[in-house]
Amino acid sequence: MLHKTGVEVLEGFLPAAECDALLQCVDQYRNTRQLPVIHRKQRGRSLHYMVIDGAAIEEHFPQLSKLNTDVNLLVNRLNGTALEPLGNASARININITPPAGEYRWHYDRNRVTAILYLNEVAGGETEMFPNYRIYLGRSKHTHLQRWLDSLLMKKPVLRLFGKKLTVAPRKGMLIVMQGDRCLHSVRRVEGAADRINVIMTFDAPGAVFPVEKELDSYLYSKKSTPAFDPNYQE
Ligand SMILES: O=C(O)CCC(=O)C(=O)O
Ligand SMILES: [Fe+2]
Repeated sequence: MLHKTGVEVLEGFLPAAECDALLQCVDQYRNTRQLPVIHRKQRGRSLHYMVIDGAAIEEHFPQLSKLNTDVNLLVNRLNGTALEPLGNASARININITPPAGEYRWHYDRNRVTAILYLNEVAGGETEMFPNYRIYLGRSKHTHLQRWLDSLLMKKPVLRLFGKKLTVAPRKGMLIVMQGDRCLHSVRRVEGAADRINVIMTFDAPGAVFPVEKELDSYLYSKKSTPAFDPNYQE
């Protein structure tokens, strides 16, 4: 059960041929437009990637809607309760494209469960996770105290003492299902010359709302200057 493990790894969830077909569609999509590179530098691991957000996916990748439904069913089975894709169309499904030397900062997701489907294999670019590693205030998650606890748990000595790191190298067709809001995670730097490409699907209880949403979306999806605080310290 997901509650116990915090993270489940399913090898070969999507057949290689289907991954390749999706990669081809991503290539085609990129042929006609330049995706902005989002680069928020910070000490340690930065946010440095490109993203096709849910609104664009709805329009240009209709085939992902069935995949999303299939993953939703699996997520519900693993989670033991019925969750739904996020109401926020931009955030519910993303294609993350991490270029060579790109990476993704340490964070918690805003939502209960996140599924990561790797479409290809690259050198580096491992997802690093600390499952069930959070002092989670639940109803008081939108507070300074929560943010303080999160930053405390991110300190190296605390991590070394209490964290149990799980490192997963991208494998074509592999699916990770994690408790996104309880698992500290990030992506290591991509080595070599190829982009790392995966699909991120987010789930939560029906009707879940997220107060930090506006700031977070502009932080993750747009090139506008970063809001004064860091909304990626989610809930
Ligand atoms: O690409 C990954 O492995 C993780 C990305 C991630 O954590 C996110 O998009 O929230
Ligand atoms: Fe994440």
